[in-house]
This record gives sequence, C-alpha cells and structure tokens, in this order.
Amino acid sequence: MALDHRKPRADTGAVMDAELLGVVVDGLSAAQKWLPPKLFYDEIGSRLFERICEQPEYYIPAAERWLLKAHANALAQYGGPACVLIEPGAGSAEKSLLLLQALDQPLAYVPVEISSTALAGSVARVRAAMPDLQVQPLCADFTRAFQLPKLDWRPWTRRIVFMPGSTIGNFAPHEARSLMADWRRLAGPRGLLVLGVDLLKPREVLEPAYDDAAGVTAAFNLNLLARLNRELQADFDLDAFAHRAWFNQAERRVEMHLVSRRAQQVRIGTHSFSWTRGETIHTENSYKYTPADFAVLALDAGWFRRELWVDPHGRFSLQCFEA
Ligand code: AVJ
Repeated sequence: MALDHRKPRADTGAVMDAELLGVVVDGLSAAQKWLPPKLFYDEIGSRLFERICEQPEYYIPAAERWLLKAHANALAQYGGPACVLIEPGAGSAEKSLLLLQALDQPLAYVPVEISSTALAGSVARVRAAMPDLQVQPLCADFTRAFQLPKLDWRPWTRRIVFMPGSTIGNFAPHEARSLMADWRRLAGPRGLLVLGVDLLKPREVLEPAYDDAAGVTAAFNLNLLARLNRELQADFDLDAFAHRAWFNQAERRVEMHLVSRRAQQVRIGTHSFSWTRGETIHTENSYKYTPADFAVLALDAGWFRRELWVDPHGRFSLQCFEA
C-alpha cells in the first residue's frame, strides 16, 4: 500500500473507523476474546503510555536510557557518516534523539508511527533539537508493508532500523522473525538493526511492571474500551472490567487482560457481544527473551548479532545486528 508520507494525517490515526470496527468485531468474536495492542495508542492512550514510562515499577525506560547513553557512540561507529535512521513505532522519539545526536551527520530520520498525534510530537521534538536534519514522517501501521520516502540517497547510504523500548516484544516470536525479515529487505545489503529487547526474569519483577501501584497501566488498558465507546459508539461500562497482568511462564510472556467483573452484554454498532463473569479480553502480550534465544531468532531473519549490551540490573538489553 502506498502511503502519503509527506505529512502526518489529520485524522485520529492510521486505524480508520471502518477498519477499527472490523478488527474489533474479529477479536471479540473469537473464543478467547482479544484486541490488538496497537489499538492502545490513540491520543489519550499515547499520553498514558508516556506516564507508564515514568512509573518506578516499569524498569524499561530507565534501563534503556542508560544503555543508549553508554553505547550511542559505539552504535555511531557502526552507522558511519550520513546514515538514515528508520524508526517503526517511533512514539515520542525521545530515545531516537539520544542515538541521532551521537550519529555522524545523519542524512535523515524517518519515524513511522500509527498515532498521528504522537508522530507530530516526535517530529517537533527532533526538529527542535536538530534543525538541520531531514525529518520524513510516515503515519502508518508498521506491521503493514510501507514504502520509504524519497530521500537523497547515495549508493553507500547506510540504513539503520531502530526499534527501542521492547516494542518487538508485542509480537509472537514467529511474527517478530517475519518483521525482522521485512526490515532486512528495507535496510538493504549494508543495513543495521538496533533493538531494545526485554530479558526473561522472575515474575516478581515482571508483574508489577505491568500493574503499577499508581494504576496508570490499568487506566491504559481500560482506555481501549473507552476508545471503542468514543470512536465506535460502543456501550462498555468501564467499571464492569478490571485490569489484570500476569507472567505466562510457558509462553515466556507477560499477558494483559481486561476481566469482566460480571455477566454482561455490550453493543458495538449493530453487533452485540456477551461476557460471562471472569471472562477476559486479551489485550497484550509482551514477550521476554534470553540473549541466546533472541540471537537465533534474528539469525533466522538474516541478521547477525554484533553487540549485546545489558543494563547494570541485568533486566534489559540493547542489541545491534548487521545484515
Ligand atoms: C510498548 C510494547 C514495549 O510491552 O512493555 C507497557 C507496552 N504495556 N505497559 C511493553 C506496555 C503495558 C510496552 N511496549
């Protein structure tokens, strides 16, 4: 699909109403009801996610900031001069700035983001900090094929695909592998892949990270239903669902669910869905990896790992791969 990459769209994001309804009806019709986590990121959801990143239990942002500060110069060495940084799921682009400012005269920055408000914010942030850098935003769902904007390429221009924050963890391992294979083609023969990958660790650390004491993650999860009320005129009673997060040891993932507190029916347009008491909507998976397992997954997608950096608490990793 060819997308307009010149400016962010003015609507509420790349997930359109008709498409949103289709995705929701699909998910809520399944035996285990589910909704895809990309639906979290409307304007309110993107703001709530920023607040999750400030919660003490959610260790990822601090660990990653530490890793990027410690290793940005090493990554810049890999990138060389005048490379292009492509960031699928850019969000607010706070972490990209740490990398961009270390790179040697980067040619362009291409944030790809489903939320038009988050995208506009990331563009403004990078332009303010680096006025001479070409910023070419793409408002798109990065899980779909997208085309790179026309840039002033040289034959030797190196492309770096950058996905910090453990966004890759939202995908099942086979999906992560196929995304990494897509990026291998996107990045080309001298391409680089830089990923933030969350590490397998005890549930005592994992579960509070996805159920913070201040209740921000709960609000983030429940905002999904509020969004369906706003955009699809659904009639979810937000008090009738509760946020739950637990570590699924066998699948090596943290799962987030919305649990129905009672038997109930909900209307979405002409559709109607029912819940028994305790029945859930599965809203997110966040996969955790050992360093060895992730190296194999990346290798299957055509990427050779060159660097594995782990934060001082051993919780989170920054990994650099070459095509
Ligand atoms: C944005 C997918 C990396 O899985 O840790 C945070 C999303 N959900 N708290 C994650 C999230 C609940 C986050 N990612």
